Amino acid sequence: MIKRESNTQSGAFGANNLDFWRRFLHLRPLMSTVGGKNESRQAFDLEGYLTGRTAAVNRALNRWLPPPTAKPATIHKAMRYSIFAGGKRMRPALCLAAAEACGGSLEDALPLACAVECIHTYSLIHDDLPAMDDDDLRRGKPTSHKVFGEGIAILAGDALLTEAFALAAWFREGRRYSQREVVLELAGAAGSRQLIAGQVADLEGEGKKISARQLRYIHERKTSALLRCAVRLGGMSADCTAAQLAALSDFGHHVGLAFQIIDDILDVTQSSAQLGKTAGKDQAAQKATYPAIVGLERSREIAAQLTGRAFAALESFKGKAPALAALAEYLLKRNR
Ligand code: GRG
Repeated sequence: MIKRESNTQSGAFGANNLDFWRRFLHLRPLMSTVGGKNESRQAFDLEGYLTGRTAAVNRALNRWLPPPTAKPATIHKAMRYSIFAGGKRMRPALCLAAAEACGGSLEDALPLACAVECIHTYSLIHDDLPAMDDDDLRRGKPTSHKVFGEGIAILAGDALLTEAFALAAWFREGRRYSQREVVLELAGAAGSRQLIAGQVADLEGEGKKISARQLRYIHERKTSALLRCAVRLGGMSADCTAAQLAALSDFGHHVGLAFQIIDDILDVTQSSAQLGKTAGKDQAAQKATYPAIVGLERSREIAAQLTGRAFAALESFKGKAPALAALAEYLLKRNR
């Protein structure tokens, strides 16, 4: 069951996200430097868009996740601690923007946008565990295991992963996509051939010299698969055509790769305070990254090229995907 009473205690939830967007977008008005046909990006109010969509996602998560008072309270508090810790909500925003590009509704896309965010947050909780990246800071706060202990942190991740599939069960079938296809989409992206495969390759690559090709394999799975899944699910919620789904897949794939390269760049160029997570971890763990293999400047060029490919994938939407274009541009220029 995901329809639950709303929790009146969480008035402050999500405030971090909104403050972040306001700060970022006031400092850096959207400018079009990549990808050509960009009038719609210049005109698009990304700040307003993200403020509204982030608030909608936070309200939905607050309503659909078990309340913090539900027994056993510890696990529900831990789930909520991480999910409302102030993440950027990029995956749900991409999911909702994809739905809109295909003429869908917020209402139909929201359960899937929330499902992807639950999977993403679970992966961060587990990634931070001592057995994985062993990190103390996430989303500007102490990591789950630091606050709740390792056992509860593992279970909070497990519970969020499970909740994602309960949310996916709310998918309203249209003419083209069944619930089964939606569940398989989510399971495919989160499973041992994609998200977990990327994490395995990442763990096994630590301290080893790996090629750019192997690094791309990791990025495609660890990061790009879930972003691609987010936009595909948005399209599916809108009963998109096969051609639209293919364009969204292409877009999500390239945006996802660019996202991880920028993440690697930020790891070496920004502070922990700015990122809300420990900076410099990749180098300390001797992880292969694009900056380590090809240098910072070339990494920036590759991220810009990938973003250009993402813009190209949107051309078939003929200007009807301004939010997706603005998000791709933001993801390239972000500093957090
Ligand atoms: C199954 C035990 C077990 C662990 C799985 C799959 C996994 C652990 C970890 C995923 C690997 C991972 C953390 C990939 C990084 C993707 C990435 C760049 C995350 C940061 O995303 P942002 O910047 O974060 O969107 P916010 O906090 O803003 O949501």
